[in-house]
Amino acid sequence: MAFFEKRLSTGWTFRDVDDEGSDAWMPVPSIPSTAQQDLIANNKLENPYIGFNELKARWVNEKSWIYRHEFEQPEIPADATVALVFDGLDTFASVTLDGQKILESDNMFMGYRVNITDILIAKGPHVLEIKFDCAQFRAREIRSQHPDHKWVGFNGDMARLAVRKAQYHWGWDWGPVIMTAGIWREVRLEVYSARVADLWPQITSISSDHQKASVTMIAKIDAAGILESCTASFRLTLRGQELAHQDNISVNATDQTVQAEFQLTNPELWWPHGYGSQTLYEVSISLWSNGKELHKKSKRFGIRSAEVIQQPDKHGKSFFFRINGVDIFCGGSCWIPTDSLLPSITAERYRKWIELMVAGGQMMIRVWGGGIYEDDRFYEVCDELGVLVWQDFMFGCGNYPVWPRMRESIRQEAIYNVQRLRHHPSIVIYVGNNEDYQVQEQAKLTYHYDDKNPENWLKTDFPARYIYEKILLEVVAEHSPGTFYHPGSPWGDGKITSDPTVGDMHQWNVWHGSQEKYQIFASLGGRFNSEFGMEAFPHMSTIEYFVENEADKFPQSHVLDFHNKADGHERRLATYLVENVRTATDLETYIYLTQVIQAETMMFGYTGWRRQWGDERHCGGALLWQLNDCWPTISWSIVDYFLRPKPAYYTVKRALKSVAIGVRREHHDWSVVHAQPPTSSRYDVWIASSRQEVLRGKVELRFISVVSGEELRSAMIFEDIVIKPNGTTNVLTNGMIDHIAEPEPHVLSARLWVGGDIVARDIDWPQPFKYLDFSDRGLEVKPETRTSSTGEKQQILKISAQRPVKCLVFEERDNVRLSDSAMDIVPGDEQVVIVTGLDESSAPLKYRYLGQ
Ligand code: BMA
Repeated sequence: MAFFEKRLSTGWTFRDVDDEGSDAWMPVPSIPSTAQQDLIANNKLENPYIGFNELKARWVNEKSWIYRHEFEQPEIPADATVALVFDGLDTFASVTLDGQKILESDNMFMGYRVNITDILIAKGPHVLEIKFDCAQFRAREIRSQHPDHKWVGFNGDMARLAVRKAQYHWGWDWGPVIMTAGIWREVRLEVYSARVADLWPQITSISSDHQKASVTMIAKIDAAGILESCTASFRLTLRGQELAHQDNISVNATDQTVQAEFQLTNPELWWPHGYGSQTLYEVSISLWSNGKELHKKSKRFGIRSAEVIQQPDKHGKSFFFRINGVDIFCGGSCWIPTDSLLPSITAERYRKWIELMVAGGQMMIRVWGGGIYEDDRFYEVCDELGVLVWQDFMFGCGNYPVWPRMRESIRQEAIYNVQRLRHHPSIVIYVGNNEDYQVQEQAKLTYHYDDKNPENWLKTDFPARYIYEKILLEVVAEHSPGTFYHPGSPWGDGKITSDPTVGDMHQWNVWHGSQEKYQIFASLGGRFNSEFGMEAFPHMSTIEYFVENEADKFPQSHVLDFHNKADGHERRLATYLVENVRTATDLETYIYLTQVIQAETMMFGYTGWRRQWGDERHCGGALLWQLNDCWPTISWSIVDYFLRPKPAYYTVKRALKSVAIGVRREHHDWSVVHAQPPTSSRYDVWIASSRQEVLRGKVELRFISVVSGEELRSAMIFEDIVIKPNGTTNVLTNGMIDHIAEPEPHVLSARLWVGGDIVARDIDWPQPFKYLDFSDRGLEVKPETRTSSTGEKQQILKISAQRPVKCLVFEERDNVRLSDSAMDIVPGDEQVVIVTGLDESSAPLKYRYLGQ
């Protein structure tokens, strides 16, 4: 018979396990879901994202739930198998069918398949019940059974380490404690006599000139009694056109696989955006028996090579990505699950996030280890739009236990997910965990790098080394050979995780740690900065969503503090504000000021590290903490829960432009010299290019008084600069500002022309901003309407100023896109912002700038 499947997405009811009353069962709108979403739908729970409602939702975390579904007998031909397939159960699930236990599961990250043929011999209707035990209690119970383990780490209740459930559900320093339970991914009924269980287009080789590739299509077949009669045919297509096919291949009875090899000459390569096209080939397999097609499956994949280059150099040992032979500076972001209620994330929302990254010039996204192995749709969009994925395994900020059952569960989880993800060209690295080696260091757990005997690791108080340096390494080597594996983030050859000479690094000495001035961020980086961040308030409309009372709309209100889960956030926000800007008490200004600080922090980090790329790949990439939020909150995100960009999104975008200019004076630490001004400052001007060809450009550097807007000395012009491809070109090093001769505070304004067009700007400011007089800037924003080449109505904002303007930020509106924002404006340099999606009748966008 031909393969048949039916999603069991409707017709479910659920109840609290303890509530046995006759009216306890409530309808479930649709599966996948969580108990929280279903309670909200039944008016039993208020939206936990508003006000203090998170607290009112805590009782849900302490409950167990039963989900129930009745289905009619499907048509079952004589030789057929019937299976129930669960793509994800959150988390301690015990499943019965007609009262018989068919599955017991305790790992949210796994999919399960249960053969129910024998049970379905009895006539229907059949009753499927899934009981979800309270994960919070179960975690504590397991923890208490293992008193010898050292339950240490950061964020959330450490009992979480005992359970294979998204770790951020226990609360994080940006997320609420929402312990979901439920059928969080699809469940379906399958009836078949044979099926393709897995299809893997494995790129077995790519020649060094990328002119030839071989792809082996490997399929796993599940055909119980009829395996011998089965044959398979493969079809390889590109944009719907068949390139090749192979028919009539018999299935290997020993391992139940079938495979075919395809040779491609001059393959169209898959590239990250900005470097080439995102070509996706498609392979499909059809499974036949006695002239009938029984099942068909297809997958899209890309042809590309991906390497992490770690070679000794003058800075230590490099750490950067080379895709199709091209070195790529990976500027981008870390990603957390984009909702605490995971099933509420639609495909469209995933797409919007990744589109935003691409529009922001970001190359890489890091799926962080305290969340989930993302939905297929997430990786599909990354493939389509050309965003590289750094994939952590799901371990974060803790000392994980590894008793035998746990080890087995982790191995199965890793195999399941690597097999699910391995065809995605976007995934270029797998990483063992997030910050678990930092926990090992801070808690002084045993780690002797030179001891290479895994059995010994299990006997130490840091047994999780066995997970990162054995289990996961083996799983990646076997199931996705050729994808680079790195034991942890951060990690570098067993050296201390803060070692800047090797591996990747989380640089938290701005904000956390020693709370350095962000102006020196560039000097604090390592070989690849996979985390660093600065908090900022979200957009006002996002705050309005969760702050219900007008009286609470002030910066330090109780509810605003409640929506900021970071330890010591009041002090740290205040520190960076008082050091740099004149602080404010009205909410709108305060929001803006925190956003300016975040934007500046990101600018200092990204521009500096990108410059270092040109110096023997000193810095291979920078992934800011964090792109997104899982609820409306105050966090390090540069785009808030509702996809509203904060100003930092735009400063990062400018720093990552394919050709960017940088101008920076040396840091003068005003606070340690009691605010004495410097007598002189050195400064540098450089160009960063990720283009593959040599460009020629012209640079102009102006010295403009912040007070008067006058040029203090004549501009410097650098003609006919040869811009190095994929690197950094120093235009001027050790320029000198003599503050005695020119005491007026002034900006250094640099512009770069390539082929007659201004392609990049950068402006360096005297620090800190709080000493500057920003009165009367003479700013003009003139709107004009035009129709774009694609027929879209756009508004053009023409912006000019008589005196330097710092961080001009336009209001964000939903479905309105801005080409730029968070800009600095200087006299004599009109700038243009393109606004798309704003209809003519709407009010003009509001804006503000520093000192307004
Ligand atoms: C990092 C992350 C997260 C955390 C963030 C901010 O180290 O890995 O655990 O949310 O810092 O503190």
